[in-house]
This record gives sequence, structure tokens and C-alpha cells, in this order.
Amino acid sequence: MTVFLIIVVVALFGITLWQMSKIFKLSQGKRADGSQVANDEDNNLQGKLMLGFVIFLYVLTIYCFTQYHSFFLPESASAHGEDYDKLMLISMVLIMFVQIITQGLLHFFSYKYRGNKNNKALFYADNDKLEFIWTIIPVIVLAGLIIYGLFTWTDIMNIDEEDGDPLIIELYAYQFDWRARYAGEDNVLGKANVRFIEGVNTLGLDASDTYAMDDKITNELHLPVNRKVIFKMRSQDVLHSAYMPFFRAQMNVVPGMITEFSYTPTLTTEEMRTSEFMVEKVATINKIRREKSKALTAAGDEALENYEFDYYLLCNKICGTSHYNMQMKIIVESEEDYNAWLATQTQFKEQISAQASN
Ligand SMILES: [Cu+2]
Repeated sequence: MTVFLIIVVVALFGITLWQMSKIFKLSQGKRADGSQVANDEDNNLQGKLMLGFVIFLYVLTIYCFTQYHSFFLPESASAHGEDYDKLMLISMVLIMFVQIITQGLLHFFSYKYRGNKNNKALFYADNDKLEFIWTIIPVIVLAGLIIYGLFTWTDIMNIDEEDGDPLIIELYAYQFDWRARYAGEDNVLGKANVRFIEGVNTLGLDASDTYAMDDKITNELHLPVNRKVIFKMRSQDVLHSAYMPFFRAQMNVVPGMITEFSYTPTLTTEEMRTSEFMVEKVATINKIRREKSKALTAAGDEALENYEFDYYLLCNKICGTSHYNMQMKIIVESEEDYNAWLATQTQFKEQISAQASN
């Protein structure tokens, strides 16, 4: 009954609107020429609106670039990031250049040649030369861009374990956290399967595989600077995505398969913290925090802590309710610091023997 009443009310409301619009139309009176066809006055208005719209777009673009440029990422903290940024910059400059010119011309001509009774249209069938030019130029530019992109992509996706002496690390995703697994002395990750997950063996390592014995599972990702790292990614449950924006790296983490990505970190956490970009950004954040803290302390709450920059591994697939908080700290440091930290981490065999003795 309620549903029926709602439908009746909505239908009556619709009829009311329809009748009101009819009354409104009648009250406008008939146009002098009684025609539905746009006259010079309409054309004039539409032409000017077209021109106004493109000017608005240009002003908005310039405003966004000047106002929000600080939201761009700083220089890349990985070796391949430079190529990646170059490809992105070339593509964007090209797109911007073409779009500014074509949109400008489109709207300007709409304005310049707006309808006028005194004008007569020129009959112009076709022009082979013109058509050839506007076909061949985009073909060459796009082919160049695609080939350049493919070469860059192949370079970035180099996950060759024989190339140099890469560090092998597993990134393990689950709702809603990350774990890193270091391959140990042998630099070979032991086999693993979700079916082996039990007790302390939270990543499902195969206890019968000798390669697994010296593996180290950590909840922070430490990386030695200037050494190539190959990440092998596994998911326990749903689709996640390993996102490390400062290193220009992102790869889906898919249940039931191992996906890979590789990069060489080039800037330590400390170097990024002391870079001009980051010093300025952190100062702005802390200024906002101090202001918020004033209101908080006045209300008897605790003040906000000072923010300090850290790299993070984030999840970039909406994987559930706590997706927003799925992150792991990344620390890029010197080879010595990295080795010292790794030495303090427990091996898998120590973990299982501790569980057994318990
Ligand atoms: Cu996730």
C-alpha cells in the first residue's frame, strides 16, 4: 500500500511539473517571427558562450597548475623513476599542447562563424591534401609515443634475477596489512602456500623446504640504497595492489599467483627528509597540526604529534573496510644499517622451534 501511495504521489508531482512548464511556456508569449529556428540573436549569444567557455577552461587550468603544483610527487627515489617521469612528462606536454590548440580553435571558430543572416556558407566538398596531413601527423606522433612507451615499459619491468645481484623480497598482502619476507643468506625464498598457515607460520611457509628455514618475516620494509630489489608478491585473500608512489612502483597482488616488480632505490629516507621539497611540505603539515592542536588542547584533548616523513608501501585496491589503513613503513638506508637491522630479525626456523618448545 505504501509503495502504491508513493508511486501515486511521484506521478502527481510529475504531472504538476509538466503542467507548470506548459503554463510557463504560454506566459512567455510567441516569438515575433513565430519560428522554432534560432535567429541571429540566439546565434550571437551561443557564439559568445562558446568563447567564454574555452576562456574559462584555460583560466581554470592555469589556476590549478599554480595553486596545486605542490601536490605533485617530488623527484623519484628509484632508478627507473627518471625514465617513467620523462615518459609521463612528454605524454602530458604533447596532450596539453594539442588540446590547448584544438579546443581553442574549435571554440574560437564557433564564435567567429556564428550564424548570421547576411553570411553565405561556402560550398567546399573535400581536400585530399588536408585530409592526408591531419591523418599522417597523428599517426606518426602516436606511433612514436607508443614505441617509446613500450621500450620504457620493457626497461622498467626488468625482473631478471641474473642481472646484477638483486635482493629478493616477498611482499605478502592480507586484509588489512603487509608483511615482508627476506630470503636469508641463500637469497632464495622458501616455498609457501596458504594451506600451511598455522600458529606462528602466518605466511604459510613450507617447513619441509630448506630454503624457507633462514627466511625472515618482518613488518617493516628495509631496503639498502642503490641495490636492485626484486619483489615477489603474494596475497592471502583478495586482490590488493602494492603501491610505492615515491619509487614510481605499483603492482597488483593477486591471490593464487606471484606477481613481480623490481626497482633500485636511489634516495635514502634521510636524503628524502632533507630534500628541499620535503622540508617545505613537512613544515606546512606541522603548521596545520600546530593550529589544530591549539583547538584540541583548549578542549582538553591531547595535542597532535609532529609529523616526520617516511616512505610507505600502500594498498591501492579497495580491498575491504580497513583498506585505507593498509600500509607498511619503508626505510631506505645504507648497506651497513640495513645489514645491522636484518641481523636483529628472527629466522623462520627460530620461530617454529620457539613454538614447538612452548
Ligand atoms: Cu589491500
